[in-house]
Amino acid sequence: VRNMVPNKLLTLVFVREASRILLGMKKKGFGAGRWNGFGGKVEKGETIEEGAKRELQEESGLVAEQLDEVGRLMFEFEGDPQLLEVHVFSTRNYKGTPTESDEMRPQWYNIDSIPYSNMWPDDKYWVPLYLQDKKFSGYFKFKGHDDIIEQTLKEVDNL
Ligand code: 6OG
Repeated sequence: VRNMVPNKLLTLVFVREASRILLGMKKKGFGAGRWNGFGGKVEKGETIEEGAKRELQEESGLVAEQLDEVGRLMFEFEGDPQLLEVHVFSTRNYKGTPTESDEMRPQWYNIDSIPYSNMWPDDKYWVPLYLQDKKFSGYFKFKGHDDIIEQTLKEVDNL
């Protein structure tokens, strides 16, 4: 039955420097009020990576020279047949200066002080893997937007 609903394809990009990452405060829409990477829906006619670059630029003003895919996450919300398939990317190689957009207010965070309590609740599980340069694959089922009722997470060699 689940297979009858196509997954919704989304991207999520973190800009990484040696000791800090760039997060954005989502100002409106899905996940508003939480810090997150930059991203959104993949549009018709673009690859997932192109979608990731476009959303990063639209939301942060930064142009990624290279994106590395670091993880894949599936999200399910109780009562909603739609599965979200989020492709997580990282860039250390970009141009521009972080600039606030309609959607996001960018801010650098030291990797030792990631604001997990003001992020999606799944992030505290997989962001540490990302920060250790591990690739990962995960599934999280939510009840509402605050409670995880099922989850799996593993490190993978290839995505
Ligand atoms: P728009 O609908 O604004 O894109 N996203 C999530 N990110 C995290 N860390 N945890 C979740 O747990 C998420 N669900 C969605 C994907 C939504 C943006 O939010 C991300 C997109 O970057 C449920 O276009």
